[in-house]
Amino acid sequence: MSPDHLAHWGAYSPEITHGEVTAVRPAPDDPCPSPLLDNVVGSLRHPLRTTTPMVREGWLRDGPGADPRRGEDRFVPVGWDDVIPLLAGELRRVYDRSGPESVFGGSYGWSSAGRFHHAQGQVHRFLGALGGYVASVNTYSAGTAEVLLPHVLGGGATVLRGLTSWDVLVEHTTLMVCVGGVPAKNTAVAPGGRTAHTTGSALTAMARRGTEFVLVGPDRRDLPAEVHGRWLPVRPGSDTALLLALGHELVVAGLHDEAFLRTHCTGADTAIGYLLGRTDGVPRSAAWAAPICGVEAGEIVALARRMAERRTMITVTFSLQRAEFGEQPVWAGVLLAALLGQIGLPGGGFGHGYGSVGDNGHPAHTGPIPTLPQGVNACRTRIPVARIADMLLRPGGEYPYDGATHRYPSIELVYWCGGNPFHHHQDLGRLREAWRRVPTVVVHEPYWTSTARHADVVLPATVTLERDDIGASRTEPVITAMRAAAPPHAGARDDYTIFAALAGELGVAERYTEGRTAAQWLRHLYEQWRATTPGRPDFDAFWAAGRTDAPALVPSTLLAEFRADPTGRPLATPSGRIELASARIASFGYADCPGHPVWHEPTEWAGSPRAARFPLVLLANNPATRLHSQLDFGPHSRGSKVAAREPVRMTTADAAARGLADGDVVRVFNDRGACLGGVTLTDDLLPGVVQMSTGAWFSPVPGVEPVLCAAGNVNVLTPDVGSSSLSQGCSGARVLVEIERWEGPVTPIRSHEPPGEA
Ligand code: PGD
Repeated sequence: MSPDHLAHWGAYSPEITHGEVTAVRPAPDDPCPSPLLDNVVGSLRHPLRTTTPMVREGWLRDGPGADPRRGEDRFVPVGWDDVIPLLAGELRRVYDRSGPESVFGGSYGWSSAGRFHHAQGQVHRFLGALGGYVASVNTYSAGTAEVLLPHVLGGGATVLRGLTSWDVLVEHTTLMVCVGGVPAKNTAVAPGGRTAHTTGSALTAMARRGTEFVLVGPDRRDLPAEVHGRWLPVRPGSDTALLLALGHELVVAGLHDEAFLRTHCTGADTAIGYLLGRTDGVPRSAAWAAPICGVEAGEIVALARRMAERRTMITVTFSLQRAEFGEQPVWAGVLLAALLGQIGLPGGGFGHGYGSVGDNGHPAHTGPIPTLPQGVNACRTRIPVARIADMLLRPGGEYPYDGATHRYPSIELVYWCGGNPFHHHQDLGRLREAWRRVPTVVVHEPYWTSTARHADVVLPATVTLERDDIGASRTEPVITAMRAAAPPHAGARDDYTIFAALAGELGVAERYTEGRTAAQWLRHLYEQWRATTPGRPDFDAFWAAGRTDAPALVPSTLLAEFRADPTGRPLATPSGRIELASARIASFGYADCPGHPVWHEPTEWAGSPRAARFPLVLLANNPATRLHSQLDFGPHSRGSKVAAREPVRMTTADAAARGLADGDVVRVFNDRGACLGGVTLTDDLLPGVVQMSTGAWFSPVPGVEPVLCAAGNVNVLTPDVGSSSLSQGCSGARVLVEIERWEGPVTPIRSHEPPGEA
C-alpha cells in the first residue's frame, strides 16, 4: 500500500491510537527510510503542543513596545474570538502608522511538507494582501553560494540544483573528492519530502564499481564507511588552501587543461597568477598549504596527480560556505575542476552539495507542480536572510551586499510562521537582545519552541497530520494526497484558517482567500496543475487513489550542453563562460571577497589570536537525529542525548587533557555565551576539533549573562557576522570554544516544558 503522508524526512503511514501516533510505517519501497520518522511518535498530543492562543502578559498589559521581559514573561490564554480582533487592531495600527516597510515577514523556515499549507507561503500571501512586508532573500542553507555562483557559473539556483545525476556518477566517476564529505544524515532530508532515499545506494553502487573516494574534512563520519574512502583530515576552515594548492600542483606539473580554460573560462590568467604567486610572491604550493591544512605536502601533490588521471568529481558541501569567507571553498572548487578541464564531462567536474540535501543530484521536474501563489509584495525592501539581528539592532544602518549599499528598515512588527530563528540564527544572546527591541512579535507555531516563547502573540497551528494537503517536490516522481489522519489538537487551527479570519477582520478577505475554503484551494491548485499536465486523473480520482504521477523527471544537462557548445549555449554569467576571475566582483572592491578565489585566514581559526583563549574548533552542523530543531522532544532525538543535553563529540585525547570522560556534563563556552552538553568520545575527529549539532531547544538559564543554554544549543556560541560583504550569508558552521566540566547544579531544561501561564 502506498504511504499516505509526507514529511521532509520521508513518506510514511502513521498508526494512530486514541488520537496519538503510536507507530509509523515507512514507505514500503523506500530503500533507506529515515530514523527521523520515529520522532513523529507521540508528537500529536505532546505537552509541548500549543493549545490555545496566548498573549504575553507584559504586552497585553502595557501594549506594544521594546521589552526586556520578552522570552521570560508569562502568557495569558485568550480565546480565538478575542485574539483575532486584538491582533487585527495591532496590524492595522502598524500599517496605518508606519506602512509595509515596518513589518518584517521574511519568516524563514522549513515548516512542513505540503504545497498548500506551506506556512511561509501563507504568511507572505497574507502580508502581501495587507500591502506588503519586508522580505528576506537567500537561505541559511546555501546563502553564500546563492550569491556567488550566478557570477561564476550563472543562474545560482539552476547550477545549485542542477547537479549531474547520481546515475551518471555511478557509471562514469572514478574519483570523487568530497570536500566536507557526503554526510548520510543530510541525505535523509529534502524539502517537500522524498518517498525513496536513494543517495546512499548510489554511493555504494559507485564504490562497488570501483570509484575511489577521498574525504576532505575533520570528521570521518561525514562519508559513509561503506564506500571505504580515504580520509584526508584537514583542519576546519582550511579547505580553500588545500584546493588552491591542488590547483597549483596541476599548473606547475603542466597537467591543467589549457584548451578548456581558453574556450570555456574567463579569468584563468588572473586565477593562475594568484596560484603561482605572481603578484605577491607567495606560490600557493603544496608546501605552502601543508602547515595550514595539517596535511603533508606529498599527499597534496599525489592527490593532484590522481585527480588529473581519473574522471574526477569534486563536491564541496553547503556547510563549507556557511562560514566567514564562505565563497572561497566553492569558487576554489570550481577553479580546480576547470583546471582539470572536466566540467561538463559525464561524471566529472564540480558539484556543490552532493550530500547536503537528499534531493541534490537527482533528476527534477521541468514542468510545474501544484503551488500556492504567494501574491504580490508591494514593498521592495529585502534583507539577506541571516542579517535579521543586524536589521533589528541598526535600523537605518547601511550594509554592503552584492555590489550595492543597502539600508536596514525600522521594524515595528515581526510576523513569523513556520520557522524557528531561536534555533537557526547565530549568536542567540545577540538575537535575543535585538528581538526585545521590536514593539510586537507574532508567531504561529504547533509547539512551544523558543521562538514562540519569545513572541507577544502565539497562535497555535496544526501539524500536517491534522489537515488535508497535496505533497509534491521537485525531484519526486509522485504527487501525494496527504489526507488528515487526526483532528486538530485542542484549539489549534491551520495557518490558512487563522490568516483568513484576520484578513476578514482587516477587510482583505477576498484578496487573501479568493473566496475559497482550504478544501476548495486543494481542488483548485490540483485542477490548475492538471490543466498543464495532461493525462492525470481529476481531483476526486486523485484523492481517492492517494497519488498520481508527477511530471517527468529530467536529469540536468546544463553544463554538458555548455561544454559541447560554449558559444551557442553560454552560461548566464557576464562573459557567458565560467568566471575563474570575475571583473564584476572585483569592481565591488570587497577586501573580504576579491575578484578571484583567495585564501583568507578566518577569525574562528585554530591559528588565530582567539584560539589562545578558545583552543577547540567546534563544528556546529545539522543534526543526525532530527530535522533542524523539529521534534527535538521526539524519541529518536531524545535517545541521542547525553544526560539530557546535546552530545558533544570529542577525541579521547582532548577529553583526557581536560579530565573529562564519556557521559560527563560539560560547559562549552566562548565570549558570546555557553551551553551545557554531554561528552561522547570518538576517534572519528581530528584532535582539537569537537562537534555538536544544531537544534537543541534554546533553554537560557534566567539571569545568567552572557547567555547559558541548559539544553546545548550551539548557536549561543556561533558568530553572527555575514560570510562576506558580497553575500552576507550565515556563518555559523564553525566556532572556537573551550570545554570544561560543569561543576554547577544540574540545571533544568525549561524549553521542554510549556511556559508559565498568568
Ligand atoms: P526548523 O527547526 O525546521 O528550523 O532553520 P528552520 O527555522 O527552518 O523550524 C521550522 C519550524 O516550523 C518548527 O518550529 C516547526 O514546528 C514549525 N512548523 C512546522 N510546520 C508548521 C506549520 O504548518 N505551521 C507553522 N506555523 N509552523 C510549522 C533551519 C536552518 O538552520 C537551516 S535550513 C540551516 S541549513 C542552517 N544550518 C545551520 C548550521 O549548519 N549551523 C548553525 N550554527 N546554524 C544553522 N542554522 C540554520
